[in-house]
Amino acid sequence: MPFRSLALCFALLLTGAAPAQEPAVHFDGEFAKPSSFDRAALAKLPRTTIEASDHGKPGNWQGVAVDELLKQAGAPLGDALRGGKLASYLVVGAADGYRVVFSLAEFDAAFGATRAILADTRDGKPLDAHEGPFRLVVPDEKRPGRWVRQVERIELRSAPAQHSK
Ligand SMILES: Nc1nc2c(c(=O)[nH]1)N[C@H]1C(S)=C(S)[C@@H](COP(=O)(O)O)O[C@H]1N2
Ligand SMILES: [Mo]
Repeated sequence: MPFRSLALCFALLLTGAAPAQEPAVHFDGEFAKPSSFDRAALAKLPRTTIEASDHGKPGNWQGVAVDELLKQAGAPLGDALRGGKLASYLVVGAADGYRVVFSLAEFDAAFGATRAILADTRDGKPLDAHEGPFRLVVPDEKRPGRWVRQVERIELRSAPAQHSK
């Protein structure tokens, strides 16, 4: 190990500091390619801008469309979203433990086609610590209950089988 790396290791051991971890949103569960997206990863993907108000205050939100992220993580969308896959749902979880559910089909262009982005920017500025760094923006809903702040994790699950009679 080169001396400088060794010295860094000792410094970390002495201070008890862990190498800084970039905040990221983790896509896990039944994705074909479980993935994490930090600010840099989101910057490289196609960006979507949405005009939407919260608390009556207009905002210009920018981020990556949720269906784009789902495709990146290998969710069964498009032709793959049929039959039993229509029992798939997403749990969006936040740093404060808040959770909401969407069906996978809500985001698919051939089903709900819900407009939603994982926003990292509002009016050209990174989201503050209360909202961000990542927030779901779902502009066409009548209430903002699913505009999850401080998103940390998006899990893909399949609803359990129902009991037959
Ligand atoms: N992480 C997190 N996101 C959340 C909530 C929450 O409690 N925690 N509340 C939701 C509800 S019920 C509403 S109405 C909006 C409120 O948005 P605001 O906190 O920007 O006012 O955030 C939604 N997102
Ligand atoms: Mo709410």
